[in-house]
Amino acid sequence: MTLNRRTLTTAIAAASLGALLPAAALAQKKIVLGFSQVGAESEWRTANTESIKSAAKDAGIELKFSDAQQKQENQIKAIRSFIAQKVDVIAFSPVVESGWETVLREAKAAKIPVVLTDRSVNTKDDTLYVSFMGSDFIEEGRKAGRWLVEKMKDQKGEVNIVELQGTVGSAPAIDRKKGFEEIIKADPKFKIIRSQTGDFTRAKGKEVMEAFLKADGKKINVLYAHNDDMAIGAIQAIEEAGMKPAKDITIISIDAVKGAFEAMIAGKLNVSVECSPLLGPQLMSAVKDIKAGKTLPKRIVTEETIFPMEVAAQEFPKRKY
Ligand code: GZL
Repeated sequence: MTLNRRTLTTAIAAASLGALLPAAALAQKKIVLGFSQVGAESEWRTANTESIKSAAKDAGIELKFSDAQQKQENQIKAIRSFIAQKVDVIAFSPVVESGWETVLREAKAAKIPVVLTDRSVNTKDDTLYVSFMGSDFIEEGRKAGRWLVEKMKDQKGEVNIVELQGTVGSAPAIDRKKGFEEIIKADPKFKIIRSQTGDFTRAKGKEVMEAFLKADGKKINVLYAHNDDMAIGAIQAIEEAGMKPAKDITIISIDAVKGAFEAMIAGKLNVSVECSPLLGPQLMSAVKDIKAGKTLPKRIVTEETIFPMEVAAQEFPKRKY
């Protein structure tokens, strides 16, 4: 059968259009990111969620967002749902360090790259995730410890510390404790006389501080809180016990959220170590790099500082979270 010129031209045009279409269609196809968030337990988390949502919008990335209400099983369910939906990339902030290998192997088998943000996981197989971006929590604990050692350098007697830990088993709780103790162990006058989780929330922080005050009241010289929300809850408990926060009890905290600056300006919190939640833009650029076939560093560390109450008023207007 011979093709006449017209049929041949039409056939070539159709073929080239067809060849072009998938490319054109692909160019329009949005990257789809599945993100499993810890919950909404603190001011830090709210700012982190806002950063991720607004950065996805700015980057033109379709975001499937799930809030796990601080439950690991909800995060695992969400990751499985992202796999079933065949998203392009999965990212999450693991509520605790352990128990992720099975679901991460499922993502790997489905050839869906995973990015860890904010908190990391305990795994021997680091091929289960492409990159971990977030703060160095051990260094945050060291910064808190160094500030206290400096503050108490002329203190002769014992310095009794109570500690409000973050969520049990979470990377920030484990590492902030580790870093703080690494620094204060150099001087035996520093004693952690009570340590308990306040689960990173204001309510639990207040409740546990009430118990500390009931047990040790006037003996307490310092409160070390793993985040500002628990410190703010504890400040309420200290005031209700008729004591002066930041004066009768020195208070050290971490995150440097707005609530912490307000407490420092009010003279109720001595210092907050910065832990930036603004990971959204970095995450979206990593997602685009992954889709473009680029390699990412295994570890991306967020640069941070420390804010004593003396600088709070001048720094507050510049804060972005
Ligand atoms: C730290 C983050 C912690 C914050 C808390 O990166 O995981 O979780 O310090 C938050 O405020 O709840």
